[in-house]
This record gives sequence, C-alpha cells and structure tokens, in this order.
Amino acid sequence: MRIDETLITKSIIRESLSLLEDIAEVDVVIVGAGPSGLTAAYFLAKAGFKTLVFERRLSFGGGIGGGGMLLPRIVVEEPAHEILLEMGCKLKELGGGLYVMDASQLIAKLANAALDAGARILLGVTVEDLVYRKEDDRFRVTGVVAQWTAVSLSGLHVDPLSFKAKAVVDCTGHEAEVIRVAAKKIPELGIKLPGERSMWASRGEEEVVKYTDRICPGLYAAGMAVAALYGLPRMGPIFGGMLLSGKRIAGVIIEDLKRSS
Ligand code: 48F
Repeated sequence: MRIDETLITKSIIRESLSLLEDIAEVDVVIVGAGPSGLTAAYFLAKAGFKTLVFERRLSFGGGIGGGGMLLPRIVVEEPAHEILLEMGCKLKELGGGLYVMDASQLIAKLANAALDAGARILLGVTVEDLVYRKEDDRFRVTGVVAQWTAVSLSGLHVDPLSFKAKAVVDCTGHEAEVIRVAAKKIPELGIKLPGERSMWASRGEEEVVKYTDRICPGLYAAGMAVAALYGLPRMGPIFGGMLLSGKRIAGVIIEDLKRSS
C-alpha cells in the first residue's frame, strides 16, 4: 500500500475545519470532560440535542483517573450505579448500596457512552471566557470563548474564537472556572463562590445533586463546580454524586430548551 502524506494532511485539515464550522453553533456546550460533564453529555445527546464538550487536557476523565490517592479503584453508590450498568460497566457489590469498580473502565465507558449517543468531545481546548447578553434587565449566557490549550500555555497573544450555545454547563470541577468568569464579568449575578468545604462523603454526595441547577439563563453547573459554588462538603473518590449531578443538569436543560423552542 502506498501512503500519500498529502492526502493525510488534506483530509485532516478538511475534516477538522468542517467539524469546527459545524460546532460554531450548538445546543449545549459542556466545559470539562470529567464524570459530571461526560454524564451530562450522554443524557443530552441521547435526548437529541447537539452537544459539544470542550476539554482542556488531551484526555478525558478529569479526576477519575487519579482514583483515591492514585489507587485505581473508585466507589459508586445507588442509584447512580444504574447509569453505569446501562453503560456496560462491571461493578462489584460491597453491600449497603455501595459498589467498587475500575477507574480506567469508568473513564472509557462514560466517554464511549457520550460519543455513541452523538456528543462531540474536543480535546486540548480551554474555555477562557463567556459570551453573554443583557435582555430586559436579565443576563443570558449565549456561548463560550475558547482557545487551544497549547496556545493558552504558550503565552502568545492569539485571539480566541467564540462558540454559540443555548446552554453552557460548567463541569470544570473544584476550580469552577466558568462560574468564576461569570462572577467576575457579570457582578450583577451576585455569585460568591466560597469553594468546597472539608470532606463529609454522605452529605457531599446528597447536596451536590440537590443543588445542581441553572445559575442564570443559559448558564448551568454540575459536579464539583456546584460544591465550589455553594460551599458544599467534598466527598472524595465516590462518584455517584458526580454522575447523578450530570444526569440532573441534563434534565434541567432538556426542560428549558423544550420550553424555549
Ligand atoms: O475535576 P473533574 O473530574 O470534575 P467533576 O466532573 O468531577 C469531580 C471528581 O472527579 C472528583 C471528586 C468527586 O468524586 O471530587 O474530583 O466535577 O473534571 C473537570 C474537567 O474539566 C477540565 C479539566 O481538565 C477536567 O478534565 N477543565 C477545567 N477547566 C477547564 C476544563 C476549562 N477552562 N476549559 C476546558 N476544560
């Protein structure tokens, strides 16, 4: 077989530009491909919404890969384990509603489920700002401003590009990077962002799901970003709350988008 280098180059450029053009406007942008972001992407794409995930790193999974102190197992509790069974994960029952599973399997199965449902995941992209409008005295987030992570790290002055979305979800974890931008650039929203509290697994797991919701029109949060936003306890390497928070925000967005269409 003769491999034509020019064909490789041209195909990559053509296909990538066509992808970028297509994702310039989507239904939902999810920032961060950790457990909450991938779960939200799965449920949104499965419901038929054009869903795009931006991930700063060149790999997905966020905090899953680190397990608990680098030990390659994570714990999940009911009813979140049903999401994992639906995705084909192998779980070992511990009793008391708890299950243990392999961390790398969780990364692969979550990403695979989101991609198979039709979500797009763009790796190596950092969301650095929001696009918002003021309508009738209310602020509405209408998209994100993104840059290649490699360019961000280089310190070169290169203008980013914007991506329009009806819903933007902060799934950036402990740092709550998108909410942080909103707090700074739209002070009228009155966002405080106290940061997560010390570990209390059962309360943290329960509250992170309970507080998962819309922040303002067009802006949503799931996962540890919610804990940072409301000062909720951290929970450590138990992941049910992250999955249920991702599922819950998908439900909130689906309702909002159906109502507005
Ligand atoms: O941190 P991360 O896994 O967030 P999560 O979904 O889950 C938290 C748990 O992993 C764990 C825990 C609960 O058991 O305490 O920590 O809330 O994933 C966040 C992802 O967002 C990416 C980051 O690289 C990671 O993969 N990310 C962060 N900031 C940006 C970003 C950004 N500005 N643009 C793009 N991606």
